[in-house]
Amino acid sequence: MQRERIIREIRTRLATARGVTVLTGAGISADSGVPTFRGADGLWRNFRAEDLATPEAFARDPCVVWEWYNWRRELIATKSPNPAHYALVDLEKRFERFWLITQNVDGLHGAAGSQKLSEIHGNIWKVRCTRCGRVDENRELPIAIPPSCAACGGLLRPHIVWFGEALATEDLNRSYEALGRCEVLLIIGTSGIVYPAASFAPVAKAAGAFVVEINLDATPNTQVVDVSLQGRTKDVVPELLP
Ligand code: BJW
Ligand code: ZN
Repeated sequence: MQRERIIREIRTRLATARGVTVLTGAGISADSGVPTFRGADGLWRNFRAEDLATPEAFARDPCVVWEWYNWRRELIATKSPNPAHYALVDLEKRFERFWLITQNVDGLHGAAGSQKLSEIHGNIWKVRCTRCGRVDENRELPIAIPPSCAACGGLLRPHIVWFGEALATEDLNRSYEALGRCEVLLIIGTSGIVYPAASFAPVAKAAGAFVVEINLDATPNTQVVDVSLQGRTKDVVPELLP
């Protein structure tokens, strides 16, 4: 289908939908200058995931892991939401049922004003105590290493879901409910490689949703979705909302 026809089709679907769900990944924040994970300039080109983003890595050397998070927090602190983040805030207001599922930990959807939001991989601006489980917002730059819990003195860790860790049950339940009840699912800027989010497209499709992918490149989701739009999120997402 021609690009103009695809955009018309998506606009028509959005105009008649009562429920819309959106899944975002690092590509939406790439247009704000936040590095993605995979690809030519991705974080995993210079850092090994298993050395930094696993519970085993943190158990081995929490200070090394915290230094990496301090570097990322300092970088993300200089970034702001872009037109794609703001377009999703606008979208949230238009539908009876709307849910935004993001894999991003940068907090930019919240900063833009999104409220109906699950941050399924956590948030880089939150810390969790490894002893008592308390979760707090923490925006210190840099965070004192190793950071300790104000309540019990235990070691704090980033409130982020690392490889091999389970996602929060509440986030998963809300996500599956939103995927099962939407007429349109937009999948924006994710490589579609990391589970369970990698399985969200087929879940929504099986429940009857019209599934749209927006990405610079083809991904494993491209085979599953109804239509695929190649381009930068900051240009394409606002285009869908006349
Ligand atoms: C643009 C653009 C622009 C760029 N415009 N587009 C089933 C099968 C196989 C493996 C597994 C499985 N189930 C679980 C696993 C293991 C694992 C997994 O999926 N591994 C795969 C790599 C194979 N999953 C897990 O471990 C998950 N846990 C789990 O399933 O637990 C089960 C369990 C149950 C009970 C008990 C215990 C366990 C947890 C996954 C957590 C992922 N965490 C990370 C890390 C964080 C570190 C941090 O951020 O601090 O989250 S990994 C990393 O990848 C990060 C991201 O959220 C995630 C997804 O990446 P994303 O967003 O897709 O980014 P990229 O870089 O990959 O892609 C960017 C895309 O944007 C590209 O396509 C570009 O083209 C595009 N793009 N610029 C438009 N301007
Ligand atoms: Zn504690």
